[in-house]
Amino acid sequence: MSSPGGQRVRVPRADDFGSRLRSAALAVRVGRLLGVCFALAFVTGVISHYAQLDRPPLPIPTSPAWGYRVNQALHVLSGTAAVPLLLVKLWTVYPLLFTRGPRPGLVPSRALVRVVLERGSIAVLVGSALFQLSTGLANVTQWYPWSFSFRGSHYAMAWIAIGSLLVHIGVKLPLIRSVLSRDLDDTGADRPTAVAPGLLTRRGLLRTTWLTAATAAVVSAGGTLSVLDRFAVLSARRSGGPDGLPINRSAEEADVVEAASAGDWTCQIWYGDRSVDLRRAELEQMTQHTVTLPIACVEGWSASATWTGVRVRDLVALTDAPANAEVAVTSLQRRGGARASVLPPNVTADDRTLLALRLNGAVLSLDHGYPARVIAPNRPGVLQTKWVQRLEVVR
Ligand SMILES: Nc1nc2c(c(=O)[nH]1)N[C@H]1C(S)=C(S)[C@@H](COP(=O)(O)O)O[C@H]1N2
Ligand SMILES: [Mo]
Repeated sequence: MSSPGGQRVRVPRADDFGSRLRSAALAVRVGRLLGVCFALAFVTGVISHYAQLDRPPLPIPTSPAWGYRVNQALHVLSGTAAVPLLLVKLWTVYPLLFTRGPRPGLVPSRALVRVVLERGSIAVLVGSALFQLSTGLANVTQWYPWSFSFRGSHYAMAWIAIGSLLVHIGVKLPLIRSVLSRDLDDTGADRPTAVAPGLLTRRGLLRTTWLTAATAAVVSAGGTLSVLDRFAVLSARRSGGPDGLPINRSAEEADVVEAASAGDWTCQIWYGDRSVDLRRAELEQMTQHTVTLPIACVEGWSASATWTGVRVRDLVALTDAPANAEVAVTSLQRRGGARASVLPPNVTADDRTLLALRLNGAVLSLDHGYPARVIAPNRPGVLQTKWVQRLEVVR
């Protein structure tokens, strides 16, 4: 290769990277915590995906009411903490990208298979990990610079990431064992040319890494714990929404201002060909119930609030439908992913599942779903449909 200046530019060799910090001793130790973060993000991510199914094969219990809130906070926290860990880990192993593999034919084929597995799984792992962390972070900040479905692709890629991680750990297990049985400063497993002192000591780099990961965790926990709220610099929705609760999508963004403020709004309840129409004033005359339940957005922010309104099962009962019915909820919103949801039978039957008319004592604001919205226990925020138009018993 030639550079514009006419000098020869050559591909670097592993030997060019002489810092003692670029060592297996660090890669394994950082990798261990990274692995924990990935495992946690994977498990909570699968749970979150399942919680968003319209018809989960096994119903998700409605208690504890804060279950999804904790799940999602852990998901975003482990993913955010993984970002600095992954960057440090990639930096420590970067020189290995330039090591030459064995040439086919010159080595026994088992060794070749091993190299292909090792390098292949690393390529897939690095690619999928970068994809997961960047799309996840973008989603937390509500920035969608892509046209594919976030949920579908993030979910599919999670399996690829976790699969290649397992292969990677399997291939590296002998190295991991040997490194962890030695002292951090032991050079026995180092590349022979990696002898130059780095800017930091190995211990110093490890401490800095843990501190950075902890900072990332605090920043993301700020989206859930109000005491850490002011650190939630990544979260797109912080405190300060109307009625002391953040707003996800405003009435204007959802293009429902006109329909939601129309005086002749009614909530329609359907069961087969039977239907009941109720104005807001009529809903207010029914027995009101007050519950304290969180909104827990899939993007990781959450906040608890006190909701007052009519039990969904009381509304369903007006049509003589059974109390444990599956209910499809439709909103006034015409476009957008979160405009409809389905209440599974156990959610409809729960005493705390309300068609809420008030929030923290005041009439719901337009942005929080006036004239009426759904609030139910242990549910992803995206299913807490605002600006409800119709409840339909589907079965
Ligand atoms: N009709 C409708 N309902 C909706 C949404 C929406 O975009 N449209 N967003 C959902 C999402 S993603 C969340 S997290 C909650 C947020 O409720 P809040 O804005 O009142 O805090 O509302 C849910 N209900
Ligand atoms: Mo959300």
